Amino acid sequence: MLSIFNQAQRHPNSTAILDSTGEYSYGSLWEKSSQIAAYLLEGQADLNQARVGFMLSPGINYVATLWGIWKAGGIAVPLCLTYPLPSLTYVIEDTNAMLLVVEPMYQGILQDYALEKGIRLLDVNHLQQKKATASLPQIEVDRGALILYTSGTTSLPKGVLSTHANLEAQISTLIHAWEWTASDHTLCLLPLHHVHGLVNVTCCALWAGATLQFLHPFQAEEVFSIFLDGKVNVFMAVPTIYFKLIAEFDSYSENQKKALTNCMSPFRLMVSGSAALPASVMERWKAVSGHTLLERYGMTEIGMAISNPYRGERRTGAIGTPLSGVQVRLVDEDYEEVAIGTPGEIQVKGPGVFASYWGKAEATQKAFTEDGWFKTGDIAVVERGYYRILGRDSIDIIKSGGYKISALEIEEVLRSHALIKDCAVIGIPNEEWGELVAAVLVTEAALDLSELKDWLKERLPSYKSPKVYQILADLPRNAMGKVVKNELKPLFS
Ligand code: MCA
Ligand code: AMP
Repeated sequence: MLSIFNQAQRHPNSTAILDSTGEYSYGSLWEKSSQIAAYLLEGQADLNQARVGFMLSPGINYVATLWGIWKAGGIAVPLCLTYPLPSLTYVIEDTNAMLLVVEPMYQGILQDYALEKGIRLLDVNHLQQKKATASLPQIEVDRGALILYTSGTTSLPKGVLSTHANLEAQISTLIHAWEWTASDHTLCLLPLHHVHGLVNVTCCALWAGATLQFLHPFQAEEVFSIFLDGKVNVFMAVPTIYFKLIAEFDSYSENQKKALTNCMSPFRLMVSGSAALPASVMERWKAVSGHTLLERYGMTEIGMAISNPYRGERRTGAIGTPLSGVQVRLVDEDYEEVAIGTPGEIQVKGPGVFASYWGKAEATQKAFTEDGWFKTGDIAVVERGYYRILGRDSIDIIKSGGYKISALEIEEVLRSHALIKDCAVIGIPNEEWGELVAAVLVTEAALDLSELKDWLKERLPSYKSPKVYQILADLPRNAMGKVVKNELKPLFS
């Protein structure tokens, strides 16, 4: 049996999930997921790593479907809830998912497409209406478990395939490092098509037998009102969310502030990650909650690799030391390890490192050194024993709101607009979002930016859409004809 199911089996009466529809025990999660597995199997003995896409709100149905896919022997492909149709179909076609599980509110967007392509579109509520039983296959941990999409230096996102063994390594590392237990109660408000929300929060809580409360969509006021219930003791978020919570806190009366600080100070743990945590946010959050945020570093391909300690000094601006079981080295351009204090690329090895980019053997091979180190593309330095991130080796990767965004993907979409002759997309520093997506356009004729925004809405999720624009007669290029993006940054200052 997969280790993530252990606590559920041991403590069927403990509360597993709290969501907007109610409270669910581990026993009922177990039953629901078995029922979903039986329906997905439809008489087959094993899904044999068939990809199953699912588009569900965070909550009991989400987790029961994830577990149901795993119990039936499938590979889970979580779909982003805010993707427009072209982004969804890209993922569905790339993984060749012939089974999709949705709830009614997401049925509309996929219905015609699924019909046209002969894909089975299953309503999650329907899956649970009738009792279904099936003998479930034995799942070996070296099977594929999950495909998450991540943007990189290629224009289209790549599917990161992790096996059950990879996930078990990622989860057990965090359970140990951050001392998760069955008495924990965490609030998940992060999207579930990324490692942060899915592995670090959801899977860790389930592995530990803890209570997992969902809030969707994120609303700062709601977060505080849940905190005031006094049950949550573990909280994880991206820096943008802490920024937004601080802004909400600042709008409260002195009495409300006091009550909130009092209810947050007994939390066991508050974590920040997915993007650099600004020192100003770290300091303000300490004043708001009494907590020194634990900042850690990870990536979709590797899970978490480096973390400030649960017990010990949490240093502002640093990401800490390698987690147990994760090998980390800093190297120069020739992949030689650099001396302490010299910046180098972070490379990682370990059982949590992903299996492959789905269907992309060449990209997978390029991502590793010949002796098996995964090349993160992040540049760091070790100072007084702790790693500190200095930046990335590519200007084309933007981190906004904790989301990794490829400038090239956005440029390709912009270039398909009839009035856009040329363009360049860059990230510009922003305290709230980390970076803001900015676009410089060369146009054929006058372009209405609000019409452009509407046009983009049908082609890109809103977090990838440029937030600021500049129009130029031409883009600055070097002798090789390559756009000099660094010269564009001052245009937005
Ligand atoms: C949305 N808006 C933005 C951005 N996103 N503006 C600037 N930059 C952005 N990135 C605008 C929208 O256009 C909209 O404006 C308004 O903000 C509200 O949009 P909405 O989508 O509703 O925003 P939100 O709900 O407030 O979302 C903010 C958020 C979200 C909660 C911080 O971005 C989020 O969930 N981020 C987490 C991403 C994450 O989990 N990353 C982990 C991947 P208007 O109303 O004018 O249209 S990294 C990972 O997994 C690795 C392994 C790791 O290390 O963790
Ligand atoms: P993703 O591919 O979406 O999983 O994002 C992974 C990337 O997020 C990493 O390669 C880093 O660039 C960035 N990242 C994650 N955690 C941190 C952190 N604590 N500080 C700075 N960057 C981070």
